[in-house]
Amino acid sequence: MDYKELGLTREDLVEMYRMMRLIRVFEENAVAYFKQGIVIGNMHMYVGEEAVATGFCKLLNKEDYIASTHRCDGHLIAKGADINAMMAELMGKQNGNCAGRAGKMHQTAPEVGLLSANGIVGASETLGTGHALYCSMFAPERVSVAFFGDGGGNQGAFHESMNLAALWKLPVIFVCENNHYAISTAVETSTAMGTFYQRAAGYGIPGVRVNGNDVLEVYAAAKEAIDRARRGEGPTFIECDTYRLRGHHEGDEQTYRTKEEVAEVKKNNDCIGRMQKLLMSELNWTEADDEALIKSVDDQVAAAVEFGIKGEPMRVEDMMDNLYAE
Ligand SMILES: Cc1ncc(C[n+]2csc(CCOP(=O)(O)OP(=O)(O)O)c2C)c(N)n1
Ligand SMILES: [Mg+2]
Repeated sequence: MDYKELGLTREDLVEMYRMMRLIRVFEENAVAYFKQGIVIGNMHMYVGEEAVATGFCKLLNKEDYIASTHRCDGHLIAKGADINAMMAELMGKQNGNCAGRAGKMHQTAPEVGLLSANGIVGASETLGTGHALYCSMFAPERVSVAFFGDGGGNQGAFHESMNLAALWKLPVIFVCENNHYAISTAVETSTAMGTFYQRAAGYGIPGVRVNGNDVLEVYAAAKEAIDRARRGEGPTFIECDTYRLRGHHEGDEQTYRTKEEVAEVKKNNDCIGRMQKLLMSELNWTEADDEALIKSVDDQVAAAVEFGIKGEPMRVEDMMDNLYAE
């Protein structure tokens, strides 16, 4: 994929490379502090899938909506959420983005268009369709992107959402992050035809499948779909073929796949490695540039960790604050 044909510059590529690293390092730190009991709750990491969130969110404005899942860190960070407040949230602190009440899976960041991540598999398609209905009625300059997994793509809500969105020509992009597993269930054992993208034909909308670990491929497909939605021509379905490099959740023993399978993706099809290779081979990116970028990302995440650690823990006596009903 020729980045110049996509209208991208070297600076854009470096920005996307940095974003993928930022998501990864943020999550690696979250896992490290989870193991020490400082980060709390259920941990579903996005490691390996960073190119999807990065490729899409590069094209979105803060006002555009995203709908996310239990694996939400990458979407939030790529959309521009405050990583200090995110890390504090993971630690259950009052300076977290939800004052420590949401934890990892239910974070909200309305200032960047994420009304609430959630753990209901299949819900993000419906929420993304709802956001798009709002856009079409009240904010026609905005679009909505719904991220969901392969498991989410096999829920009935997927079909209901695609049908209504196609019928009403809503400005929504359905993004299936096919990471090959829904917990321990491999796509081959759960999915007729083996892939998802062709289902778009049933609703008369464009459907494509891209290498979800190649941020430029993701970006190219995202651009076409987002432009189409902004022109008022309706939804697109994009299947991103990606891979989760960690377990379903932290603590998952991963007996359903081999270590070799994971190692192979890490070695030959990791989104960060791919972009690093491209920058070095074609864009005069040096070892020194790389080291400087890595250090700046590490420093940014270290500051987020410090922000979280310094925060006050959520207090049990405040738990009933901010409720709408008694
Ligand atoms: C409606 C519903 N059914 C079952 C679950 C239990 N569950 C949590 S995550 C998950 C698998 C999700 O797989 P996928 O959509 O592929 O997302 P991934 O975890 O791979 O990102 C399941 C079945 C749930 N949270 N919600
Ligand atoms: Mg999955």
